[in-house]
Amino acid sequence: MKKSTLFVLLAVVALALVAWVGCTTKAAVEEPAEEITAELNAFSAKWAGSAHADASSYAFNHWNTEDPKEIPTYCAKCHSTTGFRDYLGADGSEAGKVDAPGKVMDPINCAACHNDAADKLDAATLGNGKQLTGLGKSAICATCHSGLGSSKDVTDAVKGVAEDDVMPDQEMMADHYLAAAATMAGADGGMGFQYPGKSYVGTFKHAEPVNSCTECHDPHSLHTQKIPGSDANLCSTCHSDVKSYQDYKKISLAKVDYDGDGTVESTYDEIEGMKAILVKALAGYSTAKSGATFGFNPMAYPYAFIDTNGDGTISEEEAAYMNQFKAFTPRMLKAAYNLMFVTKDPAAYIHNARYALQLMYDSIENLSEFSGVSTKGLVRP
Ligand code: HEC
Ligand code: HEC
Ligand code: HEC
Ligand code: HEC
Ligand code: HEC
Ligand SMILES: [Ca+2]
Ligand SMILES: [Ca+2]
Ligand SMILES: [Ca+2]
Repeated sequence: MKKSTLFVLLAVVALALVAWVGCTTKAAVEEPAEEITAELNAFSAKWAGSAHADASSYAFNHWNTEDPKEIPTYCAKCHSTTGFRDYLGADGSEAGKVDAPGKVMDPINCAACHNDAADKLDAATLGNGKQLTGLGKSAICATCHSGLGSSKDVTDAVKGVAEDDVMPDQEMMADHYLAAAATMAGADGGMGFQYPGKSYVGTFKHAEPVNSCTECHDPHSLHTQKIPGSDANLCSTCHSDVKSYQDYKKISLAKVDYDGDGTVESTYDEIEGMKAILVKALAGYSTAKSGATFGFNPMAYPYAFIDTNGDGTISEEEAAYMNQFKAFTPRMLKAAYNLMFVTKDPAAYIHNARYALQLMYDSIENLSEFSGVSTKGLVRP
């Protein structure tokens, strides 16, 4: 049993004993309990303020109106502690699969990550079935932040359809949300839609010690780690322009004008620039081939809408479910999948900037024959 599991178990036992007034002598439990309780309180406080602890989040309440009120087995792994423990086999059920529906309002608590099965975990499976190995403690994170569905589903959906034929009622496809492990793995995971004949970067080898989820993220607060023994942000060791989280988007190391707007901006801004060009390319292509103009609003489900007035933006009125864009051709479905892939990991610019840029560049290039948007001036990393 690992130290982490031991701590949690010891604390639970110790606290239970303390509460069990009269049946034990104070001296037997008080000393270890105090020490451990102090440490545990610190971890618990950090966790309590995190998104994982937020029982009111939509991610843990999406199924509340279902009858029965539970999370289907297919979704439970990442949206409940019961489902995650079931997946790990920590509840005594078969490991590697969810056997029972999960509970709603059951956020990611201590028992999800601290059990023997979680301690032993070293690999995670991505949404396309590919396994990432040798992940250490970050395997826990990668198991949920791995995507649901993949570009393989796109390939299957377009089988037998000519590249520029409209697929009736076809909705945009994506790999779900916050799939940071899929971004980080790049071509080693293959979760983006990778165009044949092109080569893609693999796992982002950043620098020591910022190569894994838990090296950068405090596993409890989820915020960026501090420099050990100091209160300074870990990133500031190497990126002198970073003082706090507001500054990540200013980091600029590559010094390349990827989006071809004539200025070398931060990695974040270059990616945002490339994204805007991809949206424009999809709009241009769809106007030529689909009979409707594609528009994108990353804040409003289902994100793809018809830009009815063709002004290049999706207004609140246009972002209506009934106005969903459903005139995808295979060529468009692939490019739109990549747009979603880089958008739904808002930290793609940190997790694997080059992979994100390559996918977008190739998507723009593939649409260019009909979109009126060329890759002239753009740089493929
Ligand atoms: C591989 C892990 C995984 C699986 C399986 C999974 N999800 Fe998610 N889901 C996530 C993560 C991570 C988020 C990010 C949470 C957020 O942004 O609120 C998320 C977010 C969501 C959200 C919130 C989106 C938002 O805009 O806030 C919904 C709704 C959702 N998932 C539905 C589902 C449904 C339905 C299923 C089953 C068909 C499912 N999920 C299966 C990992 C998963
Ligand atoms: C999302 C997963 C996750 C959740 C939820 C979580 N932990 Fe942790 N915890 C970790 C990981 C990973 C580590 C190891 C950190 C390291 O050593 O880099 C850790 C370390 C610890 C440690 C230190 C033990 C050691 O090995 O150094 C304690 C104590 C602890 N957690 C308690 C808790 C408590 C109490 C809760 C609930 C309030 C909690 N954790 C919730 C993932 C989690
Ligand atoms: C059992 C599934 C699960 C595991 C394990 C898990 N996460 Fe999450 N994570 C989620 C879900 C679901 C959300 C969205 C929660 C919400 O919307 O409140 C999320 C949110 C996040 C966020 C976004 C925080 C924010 O403020 O928006 C970060 C960062 C994160 N997780 C990192 C990690 C790290 C690092 C680990 C490993 C130590 C980890 N996660 C393990 C499911 C998981
Ligand atoms: C180089 C350090 C680093 C590594 C490695 C890293 N992250 Fe991140 N991640 C960050 C930073 C910094 C942010 C916040 C970015 C921001 O606020 O714009 C972030 C954001 C996130 C988010 C939230 C995105 C959002 O804005 O809602 C999730 C979820 C996440 N990371 C999960 C992971 C997981 C899982 C891994 C491992 C597969 C991982 N990260 C690896 C630094 C890292
Ligand atoms: C130990 C030094 C070190 C630390 C700590 C570090 N980085 Fe980096 N970072 C680098 C190096 C070196 C590169 C260039 C890597 C490359 O291009 O292959 C880089 C590149 C980047 C890039 C640009 C990627 C690109 O290809 O343009 C971003 C964004 C970034 N780091 C964010 C962060 C964040 C956020 C943190 C803190 C969580 C962080 N870094 C911590 C050394 C570090
Ligand atoms: Ca199981
Ligand atoms: Ca630029
Ligand atoms: Ca409009």
